[in-house]
Amino acid sequence: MAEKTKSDRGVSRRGLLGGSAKLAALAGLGGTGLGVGAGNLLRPAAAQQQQQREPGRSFEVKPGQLDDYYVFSSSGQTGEVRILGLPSMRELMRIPVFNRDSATGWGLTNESRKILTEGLLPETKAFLAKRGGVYLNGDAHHPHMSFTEGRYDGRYIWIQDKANTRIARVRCDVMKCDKIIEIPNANDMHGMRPQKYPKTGYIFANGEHEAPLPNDGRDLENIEAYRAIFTAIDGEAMKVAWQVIVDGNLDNCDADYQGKYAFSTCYNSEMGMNLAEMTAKEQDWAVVFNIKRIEEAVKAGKAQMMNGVPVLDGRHGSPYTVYIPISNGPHGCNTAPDQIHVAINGKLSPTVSLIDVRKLDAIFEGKAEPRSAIVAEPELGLGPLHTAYDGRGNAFTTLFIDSQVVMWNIDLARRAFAGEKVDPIIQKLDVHYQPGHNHTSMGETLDTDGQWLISLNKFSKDRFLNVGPLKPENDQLIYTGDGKMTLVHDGPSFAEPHDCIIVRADIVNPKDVWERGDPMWEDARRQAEKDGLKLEEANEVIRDGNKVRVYMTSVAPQFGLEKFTVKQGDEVTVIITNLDDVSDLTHGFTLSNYGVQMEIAPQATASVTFTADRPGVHWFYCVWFCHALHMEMRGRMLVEAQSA
Ligand code: CUK
Ligand code: CUA
Repeated sequence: MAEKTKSDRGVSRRGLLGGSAKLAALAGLGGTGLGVGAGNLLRPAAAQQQQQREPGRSFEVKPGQLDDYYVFSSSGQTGEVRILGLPSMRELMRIPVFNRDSATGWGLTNESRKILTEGLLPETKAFLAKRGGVYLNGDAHHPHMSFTEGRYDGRYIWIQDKANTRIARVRCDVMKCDKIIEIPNANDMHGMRPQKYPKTGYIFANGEHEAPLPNDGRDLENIEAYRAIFTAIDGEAMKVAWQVIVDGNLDNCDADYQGKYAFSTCYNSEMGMNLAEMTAKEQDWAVVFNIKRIEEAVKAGKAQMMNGVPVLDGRHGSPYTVYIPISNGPHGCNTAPDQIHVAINGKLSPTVSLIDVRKLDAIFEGKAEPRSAIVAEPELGLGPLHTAYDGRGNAFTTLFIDSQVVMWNIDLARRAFAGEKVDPIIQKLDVHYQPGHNHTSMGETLDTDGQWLISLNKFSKDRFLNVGPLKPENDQLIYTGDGKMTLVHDGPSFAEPHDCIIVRADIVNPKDVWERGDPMWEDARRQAEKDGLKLEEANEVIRDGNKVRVYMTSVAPQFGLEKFTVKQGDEVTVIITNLDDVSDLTHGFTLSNYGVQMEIAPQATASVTFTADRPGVHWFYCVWFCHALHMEMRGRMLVEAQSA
């Protein structure tokens, strides 16, 4: 049961993918050759009984043992956030955000629909009015945690929606989304990173696609007037703080460790509308945003108000931005934990360009050329997309076309750029296949620990049992704690994690049960008060014209009401408060043949509103297997037929 190493699969795959001969020659480098996975699986039974997880490169987490890290992963076009444990790579939870979810009722419950709708622009609300009121899709690429002074602080995760131009926030105390806002003026939020210093602070987000401003149908083919926009959102208030108009299309972004600058990769300097036009020039940019200057200009009233947001013009020649020339089509943008370097990943160029943030002040003061910020530009291989760091001076860059991760040294790259005859490349490791983002443990923080690297691969092809034409992605775990890369685990995942973060377990401390005063169901609490009731005690039906509010509690294995009666055509709101306060004792409420289902976690309240337009007997039942008498946890909704 030998593990396949790069050397016994490299050649044919590379042939298929059309890699260069030069890189094929490198295929012998860095193969694992250690049989790591097999070795762990074959450990004798006695060793299997140890309770302590062995440190080091074993990815095995034995039954009953806990993982060392949380992985917060995006899910791309699925629109949710996923939580995995690392190193086991077990999927622990899914947090619905931009998607609809059957189990939790996300998109059905009043609480989730409020979050999904309250932050939408008025014109979007009008647009969705005929479409069920909420978007049904999202495209979530970049999940990132809140920072305090360059370190994760465990408060929130933010994630963007490229498909419908939104930014969402997840509360890490309950692991639920609590706010979603739509960003005006900009289009298709793509790159997104929180401010690292002094704290988050701002969420920086790139509106990728350019469009007319305002985009109201007047100016369809006046391409000169199309604009792309960079946005800073106040992550606490979940409100847009300011926006900056740029040249080109913004792709990915990151922030520095000083609180002075934010960075975006920027392609299509041509402002082309098709592939040929967009790739005509040899050069694009990295855009640097001067946060202090932007804040001062906004304060001084120099911004134009557009849709209630101050917007500055940050195109070429403005004091707010610097455009650093980069070869055509850069993609990833990653700040190193050395607090100095920012990698701009070449994508169409085999290079990564390293910005030294200490060079930026002089450029903004007009004392140096933009290119003087580039202090290294190693040629790494084909299709560099994203870079991660080990905190020991080394970087890991994904090579999409080569299907490899390349480990290289920042200092050697700088020396080579300065003319020394040194090779910054330390190792190339095959990954399977076509990697996009990669991420190291704690790698975007000052606590980068150099232990683990995840490569999020877009293709899995032959790595798993065939499940039909749609294949999973492959999230591969690589051990880096001994100064080299060793592939230890293949993790299939559903479409399509673009990015993830790896957070030390002690930083994340979610609650076991909800607190009764939680703002999540504030509306239900207020309504109960108006109805003269307390959610914790109410098992009542309140009729208010043709609106009916059904309050009930749940305690395993019973709902507080065994039946309730409404009239055909009534607007019914069912409000359930779970009085169980035992860890893990979640109930569900499913109303048969009404398309209604929701989660009620311990001590939570959840509610759902529907029109009772189907007469007859409709059973409601608990959908989480909560008790030996779970099947008996049910009741009836009796809908009296109204003669027409
Ligand atoms: S992007 Cu997907 S591989 Cu949206 Cu961060 Cu680079
Ligand atoms: Cu309550 Cu099953």
